[in-house]
Amino acid sequence: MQKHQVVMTGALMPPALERVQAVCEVKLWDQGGVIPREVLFDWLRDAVGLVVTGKVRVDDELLSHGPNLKVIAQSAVGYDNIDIPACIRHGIPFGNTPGVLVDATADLTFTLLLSAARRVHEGWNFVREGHWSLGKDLPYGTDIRGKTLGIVGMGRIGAAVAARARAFGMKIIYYNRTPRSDEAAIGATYQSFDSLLAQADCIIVLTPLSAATKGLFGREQFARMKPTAYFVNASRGPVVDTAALVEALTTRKIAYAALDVTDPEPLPADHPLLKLPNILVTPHIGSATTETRTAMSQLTADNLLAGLAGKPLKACVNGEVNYK
Ligand code: 8YV
Repeated sequence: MQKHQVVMTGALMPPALERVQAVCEVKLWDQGGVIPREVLFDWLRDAVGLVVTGKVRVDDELLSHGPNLKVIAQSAVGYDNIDIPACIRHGIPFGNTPGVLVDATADLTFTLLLSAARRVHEGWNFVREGHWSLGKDLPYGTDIRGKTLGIVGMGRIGAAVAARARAFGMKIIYYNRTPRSDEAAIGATYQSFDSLLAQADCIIVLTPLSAATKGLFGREQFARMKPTAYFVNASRGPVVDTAALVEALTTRKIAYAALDVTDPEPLPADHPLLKLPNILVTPHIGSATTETRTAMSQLTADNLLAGLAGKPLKACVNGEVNYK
């Protein structure tokens, strides 16, 4: 039997990769970094499936280079890099990986808040650089118990972060496009965006990136926050105006930021954000555990193989597409 021609912009985890390779001829970009666009265009000529693992922009131009594509499967829940209307125009179902990364991402997000509040990485540097042995003192951190946490973007990951925050004795407020009907179960109270900014001691951003949320946090929003506020972003870098954040941290409009996502990504080592004393940055590792990446890979393979078989994808963003 002839194998399906599939392009992968980065490797899936072994069990899923093997499942795909058993029935597909895979062209895999395994040289690190983002696959150059010309290479991708060339590879797509004969491809019926595309697996996206990293920062690849899927738009009309790319789709026109893959005239035989029957399915696109991405190993991520966010899909701001995918032009969904273009996929619909080209009749291509697009699948993502919701659900399986909720706990890993919520864990990392809450870890960022705790690490920032308790000065974990400053403590580590302090010990390593010998200040402890010289009898110096590390400045105090902040308790989170009893503090108000504002979650912006209360989806599945937001609700999982709220569960963790409840266990740590925080009061939780949230802002969403639409208030949730299960507030009591989540243990969080809806607030307007401005009211959340003014009330929260800690703000966690989990909203997807879209035209509506790009630059949602700018100069004006940081000015509305408490000067003692902790700001955590675990969604997408461009939801925050980076220059405004640098200014807010420099002028102490807010106390501290902890970011798993930045704009740009990756963050250059000499970026102004990295020169600040009141910041912690991790390299977009919200879902980066072996177990979670394996589950994401399996769901991506499920989506790909369903699409190749002309069946509905397990997790489909554009279910309304007319299958080819
Ligand atoms: C991905 C993420 O690992 O799922 C998402 O939206 O941000 C991460 O879990 C990342 O996008 C790389 O694919």
